[in-house]
Amino acid sequence: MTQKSGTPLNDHITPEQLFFARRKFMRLAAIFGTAYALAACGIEPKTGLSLTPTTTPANLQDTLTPEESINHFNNYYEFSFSKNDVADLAKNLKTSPWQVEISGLVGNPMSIDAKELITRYPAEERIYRLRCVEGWSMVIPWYGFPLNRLLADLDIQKDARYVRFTTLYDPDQMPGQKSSSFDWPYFEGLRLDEAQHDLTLLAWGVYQKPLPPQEGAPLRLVVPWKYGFKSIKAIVKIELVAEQPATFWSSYNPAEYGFYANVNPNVAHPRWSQANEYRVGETGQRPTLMFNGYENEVAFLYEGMNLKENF
Ligand SMILES: Nc1nc2c(c(=O)[nH]1)N[C@H]1C(S)=C(S)[C@@H](COP(=O)(O)O)O[C@H]1N2
Ligand SMILES: [Mo]
Repeated sequence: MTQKSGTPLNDHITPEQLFFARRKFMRLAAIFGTAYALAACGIEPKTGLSLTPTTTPANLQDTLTPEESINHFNNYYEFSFSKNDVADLAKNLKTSPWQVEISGLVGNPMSIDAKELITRYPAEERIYRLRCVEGWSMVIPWYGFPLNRLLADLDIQKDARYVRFTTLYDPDQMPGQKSSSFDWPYFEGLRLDEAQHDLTLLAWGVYQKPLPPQEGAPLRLVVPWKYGFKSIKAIVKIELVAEQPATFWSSYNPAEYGFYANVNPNVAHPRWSQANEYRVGETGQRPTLMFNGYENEVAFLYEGMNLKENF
C-alpha cells in the first residue's frame, strides 16, 4: 500500500466518495489500457486506489475546481502568456513517444519512455490545492505517483542534495520558446528532502483522464505547498545534483521569485500581497494558508530557516 506518513483523510471526503473514486479508477484503467491496468494491479486489491487527499482545516470547504476550468485556465509560457489560449495552442503537442532522461548523481541512470515510467509505480489520486504566485488557486484531482518512489530506485549517490527538472525544448511545437525573453527550456529544482516528501507527486492524469497537453502531459511535477511555478510541466529530464540548481523564474527575476517559493501569506511579492487568493470559480477572496494549508506536513523541512530571506 502506498499511503504513508499518516496523511489524514479530508473531513469532506466521505466513504461514498472513496467508493466512487474506486469505481472511477477501474474506468481509468480501462481508459489508459493494459499497461495502466497493470500498474493498477500493484495496488492492494481491497482498496483499488490509494487516495491521499489533502489535509484540510475543518473551517475550509475545499470543493474540486471544475474540469473545464482546470483545462482552460493555464499558465504554460511555451504556448502563450494568455491563460485561455493555452489549451488550443497546445492541443497537437506530441506526447508519445516521450523519452525521459534520469541522470546525474545516481547509480542507476536511465532513459525511459514516459508511458513505461508511469506504469512502474502504482497510481494514486491526490486532491491538492494549487496556488499560483499570481494570486489565484484551484483544487485539482491529480493522478500520479510520489516522486520518492522513483528516487528510491535510482541508487542516489551521497553527494546528491538537489533534484533538477527540465521541460521539453522544441520551439517548432512550443512557439513560445522562440521568444528570447526567457532562458528556455523551462527548468526547476527541489532540495532532495523536498523531492522525497510524500506530497511531491509526478502526475500523469487529472480528473480520471491522462493529462491533456495544456496540463503538462505526459508527465509533470506537482508540489502542492509551493507556488504553482515549481510544478514544472512536460518533463524530459530529472537530474540529481550536488548544488542548488538555478530555476526558470528565479533566473528571470531573482528579486521577485526565489528558489523555495513556498506559499506564504506573510511574505509579500514585491508587487502584491500574498495574504489572500482568488479561488477559480468563486467570487471574492479567501485567505492564503501557510504552506498552502500543508503546514503540518512540511513545516519541519524549513525549521530554523528564515522564510523571508529564503522566499
Ligand atoms: N514548462 C512549464 N511548466 C509550468 C509553467 C510553464 O509556463 N511552463 N507554468 C507554471 C505555473 S506559473 C503554474 S501556476 C502552473 C499551472 O499549472 P496548470 O496550468 O496545470 O494550472 O504550471 C507551472 N508549470
Ligand atoms: Mo503560476
